[in-house]
Amino acid sequence: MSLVPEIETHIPTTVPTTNADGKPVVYMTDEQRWLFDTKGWVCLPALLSKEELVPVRAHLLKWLHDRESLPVHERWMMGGAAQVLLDHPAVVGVLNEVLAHASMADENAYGFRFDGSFVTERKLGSDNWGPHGGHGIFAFCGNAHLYQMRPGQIHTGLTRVVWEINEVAPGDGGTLLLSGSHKAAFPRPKASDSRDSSLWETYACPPGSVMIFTEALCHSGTIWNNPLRDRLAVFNCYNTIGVKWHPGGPPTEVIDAMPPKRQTLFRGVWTGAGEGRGANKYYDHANRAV
Ligand SMILES: O=C(O)CCC(=O)C(=O)O
Repeated sequence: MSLVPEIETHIPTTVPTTNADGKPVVYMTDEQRWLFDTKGWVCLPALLSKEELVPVRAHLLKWLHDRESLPVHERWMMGGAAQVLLDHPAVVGVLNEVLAHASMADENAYGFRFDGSFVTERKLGSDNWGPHGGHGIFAFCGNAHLYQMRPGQIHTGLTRVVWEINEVAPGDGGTLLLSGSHKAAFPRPKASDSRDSSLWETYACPPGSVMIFTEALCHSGTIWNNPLRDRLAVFNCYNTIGVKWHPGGPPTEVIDAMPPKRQTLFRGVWTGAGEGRGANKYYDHANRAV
């Protein structure tokens, strides 16, 4: 018997079953699902092999250091070879479950939307300390940094998918997470003003891993400590169909070069409930988020 109540307000999303490259969507294990709900984040290790990462890394470095050399239809951080990060089958599995709006999803359209992105190349000693967020369970919709749940189902609002392109070893300086703070009823303890407090959790992972967290959770960047390799990481953000937090989106030429299902990540910010073009299940130039 399903734990989800019969009174329908938000049914779980079961489509699309494949990503834009035709690869079957991969869902979290029960353990990953439990961890994600309880802590507010989960790490999925080694989703891309070293070989698969070669063109992705090359694209990101060009974007960071020699942008003009990219053809116009690839000139965006998640364009060209990096676009596979946007809807990797395991990322779609998580987002189908924690973010998608079921009535706006079908085999040709994702039930969630791309919201914003940045890429960082963090060198030895570079710092991004600045705890923010938390208590998202008490937030209303306009805040977007919200977290909702009922037995057997969660909704994470604005959701961050961090791709670690290089290995992150213990002590290197991956994102710091105040586990459970998305549901916290009390202010975060004073001890968490120190990044060395054991209240902060983090992760270690091989190259090509993702760490996904709800932006309802208190989190922070920190110092990168590894002298042998930079932290090369992509911070993609997703939202539900009718909500957008970050301004802007990729150039039209970049979206035009993507397969149609991936293009639906960039559709306009509305939902609708009608037939055909009355429901926001399609992308075209007139229905593009800006
Ligand atoms: O720099 C980091 O590791 C975390 C970035 C961050 O704070 C965010 O994604 O909101």
